[in-house]
Amino acid sequence: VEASIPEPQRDAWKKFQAKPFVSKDDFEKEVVRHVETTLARSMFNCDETAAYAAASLAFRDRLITEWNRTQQRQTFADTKRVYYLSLEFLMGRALDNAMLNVGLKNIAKEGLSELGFRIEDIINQEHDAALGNGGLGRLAACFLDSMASLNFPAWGYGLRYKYGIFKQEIVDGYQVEVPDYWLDFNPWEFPRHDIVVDVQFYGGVRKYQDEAGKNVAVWEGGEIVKATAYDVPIPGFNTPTTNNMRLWSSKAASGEFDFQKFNSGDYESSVADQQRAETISAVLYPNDNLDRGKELRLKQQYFWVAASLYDIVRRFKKSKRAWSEFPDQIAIQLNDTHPTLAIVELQRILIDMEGLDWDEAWTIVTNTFGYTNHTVLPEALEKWSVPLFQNLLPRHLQIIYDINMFFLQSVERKFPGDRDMLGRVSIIEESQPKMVRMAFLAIVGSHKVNGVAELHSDLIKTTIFKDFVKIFGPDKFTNVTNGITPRRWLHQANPRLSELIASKTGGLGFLKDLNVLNELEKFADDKEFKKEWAEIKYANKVRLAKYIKSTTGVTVNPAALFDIQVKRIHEYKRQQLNIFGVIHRYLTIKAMTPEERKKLAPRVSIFGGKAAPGYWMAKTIIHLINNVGAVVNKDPDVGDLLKVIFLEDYNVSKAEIITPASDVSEHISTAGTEASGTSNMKFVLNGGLIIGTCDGANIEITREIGENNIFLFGNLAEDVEDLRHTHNYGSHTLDPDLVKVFDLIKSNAFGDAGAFGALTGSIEDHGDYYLVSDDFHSYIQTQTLVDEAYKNQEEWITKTILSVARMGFFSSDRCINEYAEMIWNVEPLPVGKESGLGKEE
Ligand code: CBF
Repeated sequence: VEASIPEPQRDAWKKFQAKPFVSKDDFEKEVVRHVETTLARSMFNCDETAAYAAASLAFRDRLITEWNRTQQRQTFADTKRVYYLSLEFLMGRALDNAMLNVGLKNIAKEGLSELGFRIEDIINQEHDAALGNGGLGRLAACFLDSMASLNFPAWGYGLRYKYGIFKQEIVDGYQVEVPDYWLDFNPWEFPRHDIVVDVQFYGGVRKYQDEAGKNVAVWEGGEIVKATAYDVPIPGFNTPTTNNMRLWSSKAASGEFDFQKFNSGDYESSVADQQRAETISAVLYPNDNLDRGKELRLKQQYFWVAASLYDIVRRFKKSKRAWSEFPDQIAIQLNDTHPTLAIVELQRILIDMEGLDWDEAWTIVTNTFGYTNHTVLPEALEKWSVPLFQNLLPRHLQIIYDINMFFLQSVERKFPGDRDMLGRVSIIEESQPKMVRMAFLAIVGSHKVNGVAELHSDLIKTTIFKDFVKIFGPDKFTNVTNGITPRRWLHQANPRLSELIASKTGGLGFLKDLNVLNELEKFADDKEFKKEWAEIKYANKVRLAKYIKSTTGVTVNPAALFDIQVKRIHEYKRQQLNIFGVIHRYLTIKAMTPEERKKLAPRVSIFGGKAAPGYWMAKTIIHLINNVGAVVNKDPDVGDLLKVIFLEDYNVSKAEIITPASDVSEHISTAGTEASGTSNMKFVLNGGLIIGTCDGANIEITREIGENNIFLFGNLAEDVEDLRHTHNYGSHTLDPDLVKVFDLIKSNAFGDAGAFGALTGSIEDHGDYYLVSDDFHSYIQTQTLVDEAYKNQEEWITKTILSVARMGFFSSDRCINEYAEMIWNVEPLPVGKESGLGKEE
């Protein structure tokens, strides 16, 4: 239906067009209006929650005005758009980010103060949008920020989970999961009840030949679930460009419950359809780097992909262009294999619904998609059982078989007679049951495949995807090293540091061109500058110390070295290596004379992160950390020399407090297992040093900042396989210091040793897959170097300044420009004149 206002009435519209506020008074007016009308409250019952709601609504109005203009501009320009498909968007809080990106935080601060509130308290009211597990989801959030900031016409597509990642509570040292119902009040989303897509599941396929002799396949029967769009505006920094993140929510097709069943007393089954449909978008799967192969997860994937593609194709069809132009207008990036079904769905739309030939359709499909691989861990590579697929998505399975057949025929032509090769690269694994290998499907259906750091991109080419390099040639595979948005991870998380940098580099330009940080090199030995730099770090540590006190009750000394490891708990990330190191330090302190103790730099070892609810070993590691803390923190021999803290419920907003407060942070994965890591970048950007292995982006960070400014240790990726082989088939003697640590654990020093038997046993008796013992000595030695280096504060500060100065490469803006050039072939859409937004601070 044409809903456009007729020409004669448009002047009235223009006259009364919504105008975003720009002054403090207008902002206050908006806040009061929202309190008194939208929220139906008054100055007599306006608490901080209401003030947060009203301030957010005021900013939301602003964003949506710019959002509308951006969408109109992009539609009129009719240039190529990017669609970023991600099952996870770990956005964190929106208000602070919106205020900073539109450059009106000072106005809001003053305005709120005049209305009786402190801006920090208001910001703290917001519930994190935690629609992700860890690095992959947070990367997607950084990319949205960069795409908007760089004026790329780009949308994110995801799922609107009712429950984000669970909240973690620590009870008696154990992780307990609590649901995170974050939608109670979410002012940042716009339900689009007019944008609803029918998504089909189950049913069967009828095939026949039409009058022209063409084979036709009709997918019929089964059930329909409705996908409703919810839009979230994504403001760029210092630009009016406001992009869109569209999240889909599921509902039963009928929309109503069965009255007959209800009346006859069968209450439960009267709402069963709704409940079953709503379950699809109900919960985020809480596994990071782990595939569980559950049917509901496959349902989520198809639901989201089908709705998104319907939307994308609908928009394209409005332009009335030829289908062959689809890839000139649209680039779709697959964030990991989760959206791989999009490849099959687009092929299905083109051949079954739009009547294109297979080859013509397949050319369009492969030119449209790009696939990012985020892991080489075998347990994380998605596979779906063929019978499950057959039942849920019968037509898609047929298409996958056809894709595979044509692909294998081409392989056969290239490598005649190489049957092993055919078996290795087949999209269908000939197991019992047969499995669909999603990564292979993603490679075959995309024109580019990228890894997320140099080492990782090399590894995928030489290990898991080695055959595909032979088949498609090396050019199909590329690297885009990850990055982070400096807006959130410096400007928002560390405002004082951002201000200091601005004062020395001529303003906030560095937030748009992070290479400007280079200018800080000349201050690396500047006494005054170093003093200010150190004061800021100290203030950030004081802030974290207060937070630790308020949440754990433990007092930590802000002058101690803060050593932080916050990330998902996983054996490959080796929090166990860290805690064993802490126990070793504890033993060392206990054995020291009082004189020796005086020479030791006090340390606070801080951990944080969630374990997947079914990942027992990871939960055991959390338990051990907490139990070690309980003993060490009250040992009078130790005092301030060592404190061990586990921060509950690590999330994005907590990361904003934790990251600026590190002296060192730990990125100590077994070499070759962490694809990139991104918190390593955040910590260095905030003036902390790293202790790390030669893994993921640590390697490039070292190259950029210089090896004098990082503490590297451990075996290299190229040696890992041989070491594992030796463990299993040769001799495996444990490091003697690690044996002492295990002896202490076994003496029940940290509670019943039986609770930790599986953990120590995995290293002693089960092959030490993650090389904890092999790297232990080097880790302990390197930690001693950290202690020594920290004593020389002058040099330490210089190292941190030089490191920050050299971090320009790790901006997610650089990544997005690389994706745009190498993969998407898309240009930014100039905004005319920069808006003047963001100029304030
Ligand atoms: O590329 C972003 C991040 O993705 C992961 O978190 C993932 O889920 N596969 C990797 O583990 C990280 O190394 C990587 O930085």
